[in-house]
Amino acid sequence: MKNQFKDVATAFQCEGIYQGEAPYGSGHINDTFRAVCELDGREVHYIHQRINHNIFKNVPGLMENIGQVTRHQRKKFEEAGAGEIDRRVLTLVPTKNGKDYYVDAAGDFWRTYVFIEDAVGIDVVESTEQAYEAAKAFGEFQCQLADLPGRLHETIPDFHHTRSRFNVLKAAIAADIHGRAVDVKAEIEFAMQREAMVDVVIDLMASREIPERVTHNDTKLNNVLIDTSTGKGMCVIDLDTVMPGSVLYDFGDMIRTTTTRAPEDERDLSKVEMDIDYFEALVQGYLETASGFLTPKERELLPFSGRLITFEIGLRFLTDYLQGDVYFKTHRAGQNIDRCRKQFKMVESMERQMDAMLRVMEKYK
Ligand code: ADP
Ligand code: GN1
Ligand code: MG
Repeated sequence: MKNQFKDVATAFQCEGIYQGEAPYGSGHINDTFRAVCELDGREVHYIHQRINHNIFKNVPGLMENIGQVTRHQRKKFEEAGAGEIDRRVLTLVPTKNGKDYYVDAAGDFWRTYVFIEDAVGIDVVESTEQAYEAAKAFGEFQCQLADLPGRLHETIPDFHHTRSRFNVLKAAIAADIHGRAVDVKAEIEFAMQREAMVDVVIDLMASREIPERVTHNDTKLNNVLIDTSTGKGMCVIDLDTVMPGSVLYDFGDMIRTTTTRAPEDERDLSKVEMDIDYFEALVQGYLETASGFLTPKERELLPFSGRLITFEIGLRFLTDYLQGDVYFKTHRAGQNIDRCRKQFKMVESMERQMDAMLRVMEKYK
């Protein structure tokens, strides 16, 4: 691995001499490493990522998206006269052949970013300020991409097609290849009882009552880097799923991940509740950057989006558990079913607090 990694690291136009690398971050999909290079006696850092090409079938298309998106963001920051632009948008490092990605001897795809110093992805929200900052950053990201020309590649077709996700779960239950369905009867029932929810947004998009926009589609809290000294939201990362979608997918995933102090796989469900103060901080931050383009219908459905996307991700964790943990990285047995249970508890908590969420929305009319 050591020498192989050196081949990867030195395929890119990094500054300085490559010293070594270590796994970095806590993403569920790609393999991420932070590499150290030495340049004139100081350290320069890079992020190298092995892109999961079992999941992303068209890596060249995906990288084309990321190139286009990051150039567009950079232009927007420049036009706005923003400071510290290199810390606010991802910078791809080209290979020595001038490409945005490298294919190694095993056929794996790699890309490299300039490492953004003094900023971190937070796995579990610590304060309402973080919720506010994250939502503001994701709203600004959507705003910047509103006039992106052309249509991006769909890097995962039907990614937020909740009906498809539901149908895949049903097929996994019917197949039950690991005999696990018997252990998760309550979760299956919870899912089946909520089938009606899965069509709401896709139907509104099909009838164009909700517009298609360029959205991030994976707006969990740790996909925005927070400045370690100021606490400000600095840079939206993890651009693999930036593609046509609905703002409701993005706001929904912010609610899922940023309104509870419990980790994604929390087993003590008594600790799992949607916290209305965090929800309010999200609404405040998001509307600061997104209110200019949201339609009344999108605005109306912001609270519902949390329930929908949390349910959808819960369906996906349940499906993966039944299929033998083949999609999301797991670090212990049962982690996917714990993740599912936590999501479903959040759905219930949001169902109970829907009136309170609507009252928050009234305040920001
Ligand atoms: P995944 O798709 O597996 O979630 P990410 O692209 O989100 O991968 O990267 C994983 C982690 O690596 C992030 O949560 C973040 O902590 C870190 N990271 C990614 N890109 C950068 C960067 N350019 N600078 C600093 N940290 C980064
Ligand atoms: C994955 O890559 P990462 O860890 O940021 C997943 C998301 C899920 C999330 C659940 C491409 O996101 O859709 O919401 O895990 N990404 C992909 O934590 O499937
Ligand atoms: Mg990520």
